[in-house]
Order: sequence, then C-alpha cells, then structure tokens
Amino acid sequence: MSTAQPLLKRERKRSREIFERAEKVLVGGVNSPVRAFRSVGGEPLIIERGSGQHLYDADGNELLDFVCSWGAMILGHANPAISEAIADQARRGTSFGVTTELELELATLITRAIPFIEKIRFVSSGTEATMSAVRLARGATKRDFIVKFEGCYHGHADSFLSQAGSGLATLGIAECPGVPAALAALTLNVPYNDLNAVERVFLQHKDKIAAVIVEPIAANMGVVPPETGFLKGLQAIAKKNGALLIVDEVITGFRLHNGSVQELLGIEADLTTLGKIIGGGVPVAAYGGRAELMNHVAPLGPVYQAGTLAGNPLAMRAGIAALKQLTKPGLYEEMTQLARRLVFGLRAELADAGIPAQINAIGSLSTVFYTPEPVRNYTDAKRSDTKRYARFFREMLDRGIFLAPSQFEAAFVSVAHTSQDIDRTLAAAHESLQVISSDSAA
Ligand code: KE4
Repeated sequence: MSTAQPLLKRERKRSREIFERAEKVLVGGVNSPVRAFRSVGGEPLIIERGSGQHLYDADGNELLDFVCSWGAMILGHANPAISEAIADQARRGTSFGVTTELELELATLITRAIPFIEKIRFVSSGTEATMSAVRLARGATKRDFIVKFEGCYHGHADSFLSQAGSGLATLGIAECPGVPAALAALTLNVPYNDLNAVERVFLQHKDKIAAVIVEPIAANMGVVPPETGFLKGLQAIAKKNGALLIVDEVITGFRLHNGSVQELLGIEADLTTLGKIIGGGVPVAAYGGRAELMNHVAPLGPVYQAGTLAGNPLAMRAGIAALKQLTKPGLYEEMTQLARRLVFGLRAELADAGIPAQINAIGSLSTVFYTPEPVRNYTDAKRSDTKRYARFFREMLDRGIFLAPSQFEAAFVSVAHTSQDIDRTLAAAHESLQVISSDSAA
C-alpha cells in the first residue's frame, strides 16, 4: 500500500500570484537562476517557511526537502540552537566592522576539525572564497593560468564560468558573456577523473599554472565521486609542477564527517574553501591553508581581499551553533544510513520500472542520472535524459517531495530526515516511476 503523500493538497494559486509579481522586479523572479526551475518545468516554488526536513510553500503545502538550501541545511530548517543563537546575537548587534571573539571561536572550531588549515579568512559566499583562493594562488606563485574540471562549479567569479556545472550546466551556458576572452583563456578545463588530461595540460603550459581547483567529490554536474587515485594523482602532478592544489569543499566541508572530506580521501590541499554548512544557513564561507601561504593575504601580504560583512557576529554565532551540533556521536553514520536506504530503494524502484538509470551517491549526497551508462565525468552526465529527470522531478514534487530542480545538482539528506521520510519518498518514487515508464517519451 502506497504511503506516499496524496498529490499536493492545494493548488499553488498564491505562489503563482507572488511569482508573477516577483518576475516584474527580480530577474526571472529569482535571485539565483536554478530557482527558476527552467530545466525541470512547472512553476517555481515560493516558500514561506521551513522546519526540520520540511518546507512550506505560500499555499500551505508541506514539502519534504532534499535540496536543503543546496546542502547548507545539514541540521534541517529552523534548527532551534541556531535560531536561538541568531536571535540572541541580533539583540547584541549584527555587524561591527571590527573583529569579535566570535570569529576566533568559529575559526578555532574549523581549524581544530581540519588541522591542515592553519590560517583561515572568512568571507560571505562560496564564490568569494574560491575567487580569493585563486587570487592568492596567482599572487603567491606569480603565475596566471588555473586548471579546473569540466562540470565542476566554484561559484560565479569570472575565472570559473567556462564549462562549469550547477546553474550554467542547468541552462546550457558553456561560455559566459561578459568574461573578457583574455581572462577566460587563462582557465584551462579538463575532464574530471582524467589524470592524463591533467598531465597534458601541464606539459603544454609548463610553469605557467598557478593552481588546480577541484571539487573533491563533484556535486555540480550531479554527484560524480573521484575515481581511485584521481585526487592523489592530481596532488602529485600539481606539486611536481610547482602549482598549488585548491580543494573546493563548499559542499563537502563537514558534509560527510565532522571536518574535511580530504581526510577521508587521503589528500591535503594547499588551500581549502568552505561554505554552506559552516554558516548554519546564513552567509559564511572561508578559505584557508598553511600559514606561510595565507600570510600573503592583506594586511600581512600584498594579495588584497576584503569584505564589509566578513565574519560578522550574527553569521559567526550561526556557524558556531551549527558546528557544535555536528560533533554529536553517530550523527553522520545515521544520516548516511538513511541516505543509503534511499539510494538502494530508488535503484530497486528504477529496476522494477524497467527504467535505465545510474545513481551516483556518497555519504548523504546522491543524484539519479537517466542513462544506461556509468557517469564518471561531465560528458557522461550530459548524456543523461534530462527530460526524463524533469518528469521525475515534477511527479515527485506533486507528491510533496522536493528534489533538486536540475539534473546537474545533488540531493541531500539532512540530520532532520527520518526513516519514515525515506519510506514516503520511495513510495512516491514508485508511483512517479510507474507514470514515467508508461510515457512513450519522457
Ligand atoms: P556560493 O557563491 O553560491 O555561496 O557558492 C559557490 C559554490 C562554490 N563551490 C561549490 C562546490 C559550490 O557548490 C558552490 C555553490 N553551489 C550551488 C549549488 N550546487 C549554489 C546554488 C545556486 O547557485 O543557487
């Protein structure tokens, strides 16, 4: 007997009306492109509030949330300890533009969990973190080229917008207008999981490459884990050529365990970027690494980077409240077990429905790709049937399950999800896949 929630109980009349007004003053009605649901169709959501694993739209529909604000809400929405910390700090002042002890407290929590980050600089978005890390790498090495991987996404700074994942992949934007050709030419793209291609690009550009930047687990082309030896090989090639390794952990930082995923993968970056989870749902990101490298950054060194609200006490309190909860014994194991049950269950449902698909999953991250072939890089991911993904997304949303509104994103399980949520999701998937498998064309 299906335990899926009945189709959304309320027509989204009020949401539609709000979105129509939003479109008049917000570009596309959104403040970040992927929220427009362009690649999955249907009407974008207007969310009024969140609580735990649920979101509530403007029409009062309850949605089981597997987007989790793109991974930031590992503790679920309106986490009491985080909400209380924010409320308390709001009464004490939200930003002073001068150092507070709270910045030291959050920095200490992070550097204790990730000891190879000796010094850290807080910023307000993942983009600022990666942009600053690349500037530091260029400044410290006095080299201009960077290497990134097709389908990886490191935010929207100019140097990252070629062959990028996430929203650019979602909208099919391979090269972004507005980025000077001379700058774009300094970004060298190679396929993920392809060390030969990395070797080749270093041979071609010898001692001109400042850094390689990589998502240690790619999650912006959908989830694509690193193949055995890829990251260690990458670290070795970069080191051999005098280039720095920047590991972008904006998603993976504190996602798979209480610290850096690099610890689990046997690598140690020269610079690491963090975001999302370390802010507990408010704008906090960071870049950090060895002190001798970070000391190139102003005011100690000439590599300039600054920010009005960087390290503001309100955000620091939220981040501290979040990270303090992630030390709870068994927390990650429980979350991973739930995610595993979801993935195994989805695989079984896809097989029952006779629908060829791959599910790439690691920890509490996963992506369903509608393709019979393994997905080990961006070219593979783009072969997926994105129309079928869109159909699945809409069918699941109609059943109250909110998955990533793009093939090229990840689904996240949070601490707030329960075993009953997984049952409900699998029941909804069963019904949704029955509908899709009866489609002649997705
Ligand atoms: P922000 O500037 O969006 O805070 O972070 C940029 C960023 C950097 N590095 C990685 C690995 C990231 O995943 C991101 C941002 N992630 C996307 C979703 N995959 C943000 C969602 C959006 O753009 O709306």
